[in-house]
Amino acid sequence: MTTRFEQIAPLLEGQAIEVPSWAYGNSGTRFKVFGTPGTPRTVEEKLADAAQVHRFTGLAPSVALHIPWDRVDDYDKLRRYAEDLGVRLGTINSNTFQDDDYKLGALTHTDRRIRQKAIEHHLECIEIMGATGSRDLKIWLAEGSNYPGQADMRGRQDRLAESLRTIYDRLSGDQRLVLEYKLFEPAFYHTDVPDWGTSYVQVAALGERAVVCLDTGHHAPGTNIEFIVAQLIRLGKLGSFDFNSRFYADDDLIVGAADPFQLFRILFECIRGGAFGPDSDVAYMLDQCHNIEKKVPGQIRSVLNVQEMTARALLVDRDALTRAQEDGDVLLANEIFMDAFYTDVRPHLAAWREERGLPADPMRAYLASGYQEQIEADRVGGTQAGWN
Ligand code: LRH
Ligand code: MN
Ligand code: MN
Repeated sequence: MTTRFEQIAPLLEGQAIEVPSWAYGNSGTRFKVFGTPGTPRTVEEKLADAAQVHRFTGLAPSVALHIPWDRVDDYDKLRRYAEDLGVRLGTINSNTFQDDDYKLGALTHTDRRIRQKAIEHHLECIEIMGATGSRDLKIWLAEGSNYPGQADMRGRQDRLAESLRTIYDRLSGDQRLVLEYKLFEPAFYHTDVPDWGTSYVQVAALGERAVVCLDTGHHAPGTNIEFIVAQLIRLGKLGSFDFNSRFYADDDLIVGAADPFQLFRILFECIRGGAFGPDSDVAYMLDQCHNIEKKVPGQIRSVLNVQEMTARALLVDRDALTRAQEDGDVLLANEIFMDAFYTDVRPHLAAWREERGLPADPMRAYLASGYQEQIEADRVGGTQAGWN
């Protein structure tokens, strides 16, 4: 085991998991939002908290922003502010789900004026990306209908394609459009981008720089998500992940908490498909909220969970697995896979961190640092973050 860990250790170098600015704000359910002491009041404070996650883990060098939640006057200044803290500004997430105009749709709306307003919001996001140095524009659409007959589902696909085309044509350099799908919610009868197939069809029509975002919480229970991962990688269209955990629906709990085995299986397919490591374009992000737990420790636990399952997935002896698969040795193949999953890599990762000047136990180191007490004392009246 030690030898195998040593073999895979170099592959863990440079692993990056983007954290979402909204994870540091207060969030909750429709029943109650519990305020957490020390919650950031500004975007700058969210960045400062995110920088702590990176400081103690070395795993989270960039922060995703959500517009308008993180709207500021000067994005150049925000970029420099982040860099001074040791992090970068990452993916820009658009938001067309909190405006009365969008009650019946945004990019799909029948009213040209409303569609145009939603398109312009995305063009503003692209402009922001220029200033923040972000590569990805991530689009999730809260669009659909609640009742059969309410909407012309096919007409909405056509309008969506047209709106996305206008947005896509505005991208420049290495910028990408990343289209996220979600099975249901807030629309319950039909959703305009409900699954990877629809997202794929839409981005394939746009061109090379349009790709799919897979949010792990956006599938029906029991869905084989790693199969979708494998398929999107095959098609060259896996753009990014929004990692989180779910027990029921879009719970947005800590990644790897509900089903670490699923996270392992997903990461295995990424590694198998060449979507992991310095040559991969796939962006690994968290999309989570911390309703009852403290937010910075919640994010630290999350990125560590991803690192841990990555190490375990790297431990799969792929040559032996291929041989067993080709020999039709069902039980041996399964055993090889499970051996890696059941390997406790935590002591090895602790030593690996220490060798790199990081704390062996990032969680304990953060809790001992005094940062949490400081923000709880300093910040009063935190902003409400958007919910997922
Ligand atoms: C939608 C979603 C999407 C949003 C985020 C706040 O459920 O996953 O990624 O941008 O939540
Ligand atoms: Mn998401
Ligand atoms: Mn979600």
